[in-house]
Amino acid sequence: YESFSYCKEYTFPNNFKFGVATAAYQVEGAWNTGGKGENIWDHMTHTNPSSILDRSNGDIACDSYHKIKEDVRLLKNLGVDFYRFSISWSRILPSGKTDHINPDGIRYYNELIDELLANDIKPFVTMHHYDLPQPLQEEEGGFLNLKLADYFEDYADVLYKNFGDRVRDWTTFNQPTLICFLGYSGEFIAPMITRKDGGYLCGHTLLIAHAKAYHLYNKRYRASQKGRIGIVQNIFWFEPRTNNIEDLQAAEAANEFNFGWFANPIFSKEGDYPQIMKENIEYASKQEALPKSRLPEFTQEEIELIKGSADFLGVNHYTTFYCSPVEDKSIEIGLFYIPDMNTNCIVDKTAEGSSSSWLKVKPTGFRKALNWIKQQYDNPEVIILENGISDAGNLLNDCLRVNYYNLYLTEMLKAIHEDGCNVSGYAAWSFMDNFEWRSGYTQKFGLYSVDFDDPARPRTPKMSAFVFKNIIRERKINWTYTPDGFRPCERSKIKE
Ligand code: PNW
Repeated sequence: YESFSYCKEYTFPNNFKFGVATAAYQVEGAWNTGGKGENIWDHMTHTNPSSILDRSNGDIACDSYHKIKEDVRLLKNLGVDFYRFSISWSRILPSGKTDHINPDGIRYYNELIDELLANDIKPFVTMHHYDLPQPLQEEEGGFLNLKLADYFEDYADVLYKNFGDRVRDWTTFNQPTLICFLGYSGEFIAPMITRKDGGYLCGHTLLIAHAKAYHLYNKRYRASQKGRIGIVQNIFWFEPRTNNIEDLQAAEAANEFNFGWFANPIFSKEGDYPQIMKENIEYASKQEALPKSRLPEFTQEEIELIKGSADFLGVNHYTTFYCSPVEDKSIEIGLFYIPDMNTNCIVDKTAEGSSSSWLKVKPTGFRKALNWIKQQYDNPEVIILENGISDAGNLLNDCLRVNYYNLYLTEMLKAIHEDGCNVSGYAAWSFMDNFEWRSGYTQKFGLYSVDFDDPARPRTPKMSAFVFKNIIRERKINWTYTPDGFRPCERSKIKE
């Protein structure tokens, strides 16, 4: 009976960890300070400003590069256990390669890490979050080139060597599906290459790069540094549009093409790409009279190298899409349409929205996604590393976000307590408003508002910051909590 779990109040397990997340290019600024090299986002925003909705860029962004003390004070105040941030590859290695290690880059991240630890906050580091060094793109073809796996391994080595004595939580790539599908097969993010095989070539490189970084850690660092290495995968939940078998198959295909693409090779027992990807892409490639499948093949040795190459699964989740076969002409083509999966997935336009067209409030999809992961990969340890919602403007009484967090965290608690999903931590996206890629500064995901018109980039806590702080403190969802100075929120009508 529905209202049973509606009323039930779950608490967060004792060892459950909370954090907030950002990424280097979205917050740091200081794009050419202290010897940092150019990356693909610097390059794209400078050479093609109209690629960004408001023609902005991350030159200054939140200026976090200059605000270590101030930002860590805010994190301390929130009461988080960890801070998820990413390291800018070009700040450490300006050319992308180890010919020159930039001392100012090492200094900057050392200071950030030390300030976090001095405040009892664990650094949770992403090695790569979309901002590839431009020379690796221009001179080497970026992730289309398998050699990038070796350059990434060298970069990871520099990171372990310099920061691994204090950083215990590492993830290699943020959202490989999006790096590859949106960056090398679609025109959504830098480097905006559109090659039909681009996404798959990129994916192949990233999987090998990830595995190399993992094994390097095992070989040289694990014994002394005692950390753990994961990868961060975005899981949109793909739901069938109806209960027809065709739609059920379409949704399953979408989950495999988007999540299984990277999770199956690493987390499944048999390894390698999902069967449905291998079959569909091979078939489509034959139809196009290509000599071989657009999806590259792993050798048995590579399959073994990649299989099991993670200590935990980092998961980002935002929303749910509804899928049906492409042949259903009554439905417009949605954003998450990959031709080879023969599936078209669209948002529920009637659902409560955000300022991002792809992001609707669909909390129950979160629980279903966590259950799908549990069932597909034998209940691996999952850490949620992004979850959140955007609005526009500088709204401080951000009830949309407060409701979103309350609803989504409630579903996550049910997945933990009722379904036995092995979720051990959760980071909100984002710590503060920041540069939202192609959308510039028009979509705000922050718990803190940032005034981008003021050179000092002052941060102001939104209502959601106080609510999140209270969740961490009380270790449960408190629907009636209203921080001082804010108007109470009308509780969302969406079923929890
Ligand atoms: C995440 N889409 O990615 C990223 O990891 C963050 O850097 C980003 O700020 C956050 O989501 C909010 O968008 C996404 O086009 C990128 O559907 C693109 C999409 C979704 C998520």
